[in-house]
Amino acid sequence: MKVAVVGATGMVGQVMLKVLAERNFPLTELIPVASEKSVGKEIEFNGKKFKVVSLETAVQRKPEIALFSAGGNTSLEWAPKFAEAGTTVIDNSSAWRMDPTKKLVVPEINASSLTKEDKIIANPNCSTIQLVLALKPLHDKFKIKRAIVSTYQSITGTGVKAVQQLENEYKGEKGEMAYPYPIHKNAIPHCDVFLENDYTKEEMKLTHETKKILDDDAVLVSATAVRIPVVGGHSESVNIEFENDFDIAEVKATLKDYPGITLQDNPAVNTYPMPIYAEGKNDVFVGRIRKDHSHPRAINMWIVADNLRKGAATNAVQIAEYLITQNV
Ligand code: 11C
Repeated sequence: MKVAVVGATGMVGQVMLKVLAERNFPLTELIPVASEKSVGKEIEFNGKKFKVVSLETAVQRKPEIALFSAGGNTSLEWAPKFAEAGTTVIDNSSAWRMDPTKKLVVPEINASSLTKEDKIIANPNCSTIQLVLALKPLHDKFKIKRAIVSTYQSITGTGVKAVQQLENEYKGEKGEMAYPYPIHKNAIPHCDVFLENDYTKEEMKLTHETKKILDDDAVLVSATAVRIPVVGGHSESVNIEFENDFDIAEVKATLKDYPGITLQDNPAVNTYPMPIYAEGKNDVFVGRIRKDHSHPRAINMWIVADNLRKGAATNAVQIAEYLITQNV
């Protein structure tokens, strides 16, 4: 399997390479792709060195799979060119997610919808992936009417410039700002750009992408996305209202049994998910599951995942694994 990683020197691209290596992905040739200034540089993968190439060169080499994480504009321009050359593109940008002709895939939920005709497959937004993975088994069992989500998002979701901003502020040094305000000792209720409805794009991604992945427009999702000075993962406080009656023990058992979810829920010994624990792991961690005492058919819970792993690289690699194992 010849695999191109587009955006190989970026934050998500680097994790994609790590995840491919860790999972012994059946790779015969790696084609690392990056912007012109990185072309010719060498990167190491599984003890071997590979030269970074341009997008033009990568298309000509006709990889079977291309994992894209190089921004929406690159995806819009180049994913169709790779697809034309016979490559299946798994795209981590927001470029194709809401295109009705493209599938938006979280493998545990809807990989079975993929066919050989799907040459551009969209990888959802990081905060959506961890939310929807926990919602799916509950929706199947108790039917979700409405979910209210507040996120506490890692600065790694913004990229290397944000990590640098926090480091500078921590050391008391001046430098380039990724955010309009200091992030050290702060919480900024602003992820991605503001839209005309006064929600941010990140908040509306949580709404629209969740409906598409659950394949149910009736599920209502309302979100507030907040950036906090944390690396290692995004956290989400979620209030879920069900259509049907439920038993809280059954809710916990349902989540525990679902692939990709690890239950961390034992208040008696202070066990609950935290980014410090989720960092570097591929699962979505769920805890603090409890009845909403203010509503007869609602619960509260807390979801944490490494946004660069299950929220991006791991999910993309899992899609690629599905294509190979199921011969799609
Ligand atoms: C964040 N969720 O943490 C974003 C990063 O649409 O894939 C990923 C943006 C996206 O700010």
